[in-house]
Amino acid sequence: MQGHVRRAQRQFAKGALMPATASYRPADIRNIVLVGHGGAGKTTLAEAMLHRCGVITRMGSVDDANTTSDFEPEARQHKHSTASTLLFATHQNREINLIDTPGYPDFIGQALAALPAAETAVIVVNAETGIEVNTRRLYYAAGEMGLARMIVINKIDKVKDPGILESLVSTLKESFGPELHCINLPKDYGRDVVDCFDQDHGNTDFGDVKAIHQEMVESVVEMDDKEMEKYLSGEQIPLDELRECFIKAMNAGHVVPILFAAAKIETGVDDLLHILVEEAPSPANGKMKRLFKGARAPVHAGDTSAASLPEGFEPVEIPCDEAKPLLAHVFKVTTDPYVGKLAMLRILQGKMDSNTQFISGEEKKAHKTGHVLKVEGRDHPELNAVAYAGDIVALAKVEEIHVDQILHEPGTPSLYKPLVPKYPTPMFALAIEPKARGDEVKISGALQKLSEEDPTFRSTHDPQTHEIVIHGIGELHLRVMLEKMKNRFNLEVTTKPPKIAYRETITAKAEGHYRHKKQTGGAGQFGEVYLRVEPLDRGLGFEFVNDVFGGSIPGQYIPSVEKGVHDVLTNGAIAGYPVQDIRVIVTDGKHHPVDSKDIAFRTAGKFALRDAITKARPSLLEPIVNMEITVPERHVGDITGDLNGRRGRINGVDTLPGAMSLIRAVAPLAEVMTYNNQLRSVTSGQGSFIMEFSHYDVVPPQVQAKIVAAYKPKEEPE
Ligand SMILES: Nc1nc2c(ncn2[C@@H]2O[C@H](COP(=O)(O)OP(=O)(O)OP(=O)(O)O)[C@@H](O)[C@H]2O)c(=O)[nH]1
Ligand SMILES: [Mg+2]
Repeated sequence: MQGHVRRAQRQFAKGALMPATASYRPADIRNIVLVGHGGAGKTTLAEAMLHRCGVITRMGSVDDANTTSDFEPEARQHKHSTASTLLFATHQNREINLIDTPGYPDFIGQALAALPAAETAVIVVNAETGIEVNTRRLYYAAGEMGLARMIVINKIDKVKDPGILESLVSTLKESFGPELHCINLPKDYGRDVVDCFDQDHGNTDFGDVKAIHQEMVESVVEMDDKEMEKYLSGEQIPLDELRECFIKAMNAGHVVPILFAAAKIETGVDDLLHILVEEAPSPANGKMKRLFKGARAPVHAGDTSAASLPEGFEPVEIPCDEAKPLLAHVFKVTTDPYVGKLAMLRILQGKMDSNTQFISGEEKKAHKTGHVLKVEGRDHPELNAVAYAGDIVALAKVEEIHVDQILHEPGTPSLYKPLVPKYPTPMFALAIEPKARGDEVKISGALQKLSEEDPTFRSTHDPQTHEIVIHGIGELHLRVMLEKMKNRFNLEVTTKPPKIAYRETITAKAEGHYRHKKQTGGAGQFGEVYLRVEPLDRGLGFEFVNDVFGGSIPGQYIPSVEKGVHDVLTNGAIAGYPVQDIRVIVTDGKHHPVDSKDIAFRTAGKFALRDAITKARPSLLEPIVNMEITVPERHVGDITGDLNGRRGRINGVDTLPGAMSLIRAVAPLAEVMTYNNQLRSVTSGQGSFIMEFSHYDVVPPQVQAKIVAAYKPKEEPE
């Protein structure tokens, strides 16, 4: 219990935090990520856990905007989490590293990005609302990343009828499978819980402890023949052996325990902490983390089967061995106005202290850690001790460290890239403009920092309109990112309605020609290009073929022609959008011994291609999105009718437990850009949806005609 006292003292000395001095070995660390839908109570649960562990002397609340984890100004203002936050505590002499993540679908990137750091995902379900979009999504994403999973049904104090909790358990089992087993049960109407793992008796609000204990033991012993034999011969299985088996079963996804809690009144929190330290995997006995040898970029979960991995990529399991050379995964970076860039690492192998030298990713230069930090919400106490494999720590002021790099020791090659979750493609875009003149450079710097913090946030520069465009998951996501830009960097922007990222393509073969000839005073410019264009299959992009014979265009000018071609590919030929799925074959041309220049052939290449494209039955492509919409059954007709009116196509309707339906549809992004509002009005706020980029498809002719008519090219042919 010494650990508790120490942490409490740290808290009392707020402002001048005492360093964390204890090291924990791999077997004594638990890395837990809290995930689930928005408002399920993750932040409150994290706060309750910190309180029970003695880290804080009083529990803060989300509504009073004073929790340890929702410390960022945006989270406080919105009264829900807007980024993942790191916390740590000790319980029964084990260290618990907790990552609290935001649950609203707009912030899914933050929640997903935290998964690689942990062994166990605790999926928090709101007892009142049951399974929601992000419950399902993060349950599967955690499984795909190989994490052990646990479900906590929270807010049981708000459910007066125990029958509702009992039916939620059935719904969860129906939805996620028979691997789900209760490991405790509620008692005294949400004021207490009864453990069903360590014991097989007790009074509960529903369910029989003995039967549930028995059911769980039976499914756990299936993991081990020896234990199975013992069990079948009627022998009592000692608790520690049962625990070992249980952890194996959790690692294999064979068992997913369900627990009950009411975080706000701290019901079930001690039991959860006990289960985490006793029955959840540590980095030492959890599933080994995988890295990819030979990969040039992080590998996304789901793309890891031997067949889909590019040749030469080799998955390698990294044992959590503190004696081996250092390997650490940078899973998150933030920019703090006071400490600068903060990189959060999961040490996979080896150890580090303040003198450790490391190289980040493929950089050449070695750095010294200087200070190894732990992270407790906004605070970063220094760890004046060795951090061992399995731990989660942070390094400050290291501009060279980037997200998803693997840190390694100097002298060891940079072989590895991490396994990361599959992130949705950001489909919501806004054009932004600085409020103050001259802020452009600062804004692009700030946007770059913010993009590194969030895998689903990007900014691009539209070459046609010279606008900065930001891309994210939804309106709320982008609003919060702009708030961050204001709060942290004091930069304000105005926004314009989102632009759709149309593409141009061709549907027929055609030929094009342009002769560029300019005589201004002295030396002139001359270049002439003949070329051909052919459509390529959707998604194949671009191919450039030099089919010039006999030096009609000398070899040295071919790259200039190609540059001209690229000018059109970027800026479009008919409506100002990038051109794709096209083969350009340069066939002939003419040059002049004196007047031919790079710029002349670039111009000729550009206008020859424009000429060809306009003759090749050009067509506009628009982004199509996959949608999954969850609504109460009674709204299915309204939703499908509305989508049909928006050029959408319904692919199927599944019945979900709890009188809910899941509608799978595809629709043009242009029609569902603000689906949030549409869904809210049709279902009075009871529906939720996710939307992901699927593919590009041809825009109907009447829509294309409007877009082309609205396009005013900036430069006219010379
Ligand atoms: N009655 C009751 N209220 C709770 C409980 N847990 C959380 N709440 C309340 O539910 C609301 C949402 O709680 P949060 O802890 O912010 O939920 P969250 O899962 O962190 O939400 P996001 O950050 O948006 O994902 C707050 O008003 C909490 O006070 C609980 O066990 N019982
Ligand atoms: Mg939260």
